[in-house]
Amino acid sequence: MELGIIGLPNSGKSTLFNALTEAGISADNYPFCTIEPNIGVVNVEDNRLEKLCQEYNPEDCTPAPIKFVDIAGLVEGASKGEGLGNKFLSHIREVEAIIHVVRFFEDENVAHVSGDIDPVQDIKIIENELIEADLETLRRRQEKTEKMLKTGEDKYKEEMKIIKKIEQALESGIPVRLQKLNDNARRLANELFFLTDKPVLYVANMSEQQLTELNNIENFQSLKNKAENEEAELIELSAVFELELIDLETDEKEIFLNELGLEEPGLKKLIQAGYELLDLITFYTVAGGREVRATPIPEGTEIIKAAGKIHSSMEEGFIRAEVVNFKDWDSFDGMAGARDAGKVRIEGKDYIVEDGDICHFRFKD
Ligand SMILES: Nc1nc2c(ncn2[C@@H]2O[C@H](COP(=O)(O)OP(=O)(O)OP(=O)(O)O)[C@@H](O)[C@H]2O)c(=O)[nH]1
Ligand SMILES: [Mg+2]
Repeated sequence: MELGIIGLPNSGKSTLFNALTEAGISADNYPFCTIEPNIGVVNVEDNRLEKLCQEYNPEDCTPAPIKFVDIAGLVEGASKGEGLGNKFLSHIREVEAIIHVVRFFEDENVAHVSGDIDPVQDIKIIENELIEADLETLRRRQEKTEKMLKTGEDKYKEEMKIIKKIEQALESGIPVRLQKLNDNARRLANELFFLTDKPVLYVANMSEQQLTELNNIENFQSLKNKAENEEAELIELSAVFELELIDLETDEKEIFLNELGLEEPGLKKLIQAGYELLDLITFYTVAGGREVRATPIPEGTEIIKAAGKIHSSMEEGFIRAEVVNFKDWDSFDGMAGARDAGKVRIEGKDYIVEDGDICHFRFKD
């Protein structure tokens, strides 16, 4: 489950990635310094997990991991193979959701590919490339569907209509994720893995100064409107500042944050928003005094599959599970209280796991 960090060259993607993963990969001042995607794993903070770990005091308290992929800068013409075009696009295809970094900071020493800083326009450049790539995908499908039309089957006629509709919308600049699709169109879109169908959140990469004067930055207000129209999250932060914060002691951190009028690091918000963007839920497992673990799964996952996320033998030998939701565990003061209140259930393999379930699997080894 990966989030891809995309944006124009020199928008600060690798700086943000470094801050996120504390990895020491290069963030040099020249376009295309990131060529292979860099993948970093980040732990998601979780109050419920913290409470469980306080109670059970395990050797390991393991948070849900999400992966961030630092993708090289995309330029105009990428869909035609400009820059490192196709390679970037294929990296974007592999991620589940997109963090779109857009540059607000001004620095004459750091080149801006299109000259001026115009965030909404900068986003458009990239979006257009993704749209072009999707149109290409659609054309390839259309060729196939055209051949199948000869069979005379209605479903191909219907599919042709859907293709035309998506094509028209894309051509007028509407990403697939913002198109209204009926069930059949949605099915086709899922099958084709459109790049513009992936959920997006925007990161405005600003100077510290800019962060303190958001209301006066016209460009920021335009981006805010765009994000609101798309119902997309917008997070403003300074990637350089976030990177600097990492090495500071807690009290120093607070002083720095206070100076900018911030309550918490932007990264914290970003990681949380990223987790939400992936549309995952979390379940918990408690393994004696050894480990309490938070595990992310897609909504609608059967418990036998969830068990497989912990260990394949738990899926293969699955017998049943004891399940209590964190809410009940919490309000009845732990396992014993929840059990007395009849909140601990025995569930079979088809049970659909809910967010916050604490699961204890019984399985044959
Ligand atoms: N002044 C200033 N410089 C920044 C900021 N964020 C990033 N930079 C600098 O901009 C340059 C490019 O940053 P990167 O993070 O490598 O940019 P990128 O988006 O990964 O670039 P590509 O991988 O080439 O697409 C580096 O020299 C960074 O230090 C910022 O908020 N302010
Ligand atoms: Mg980079």
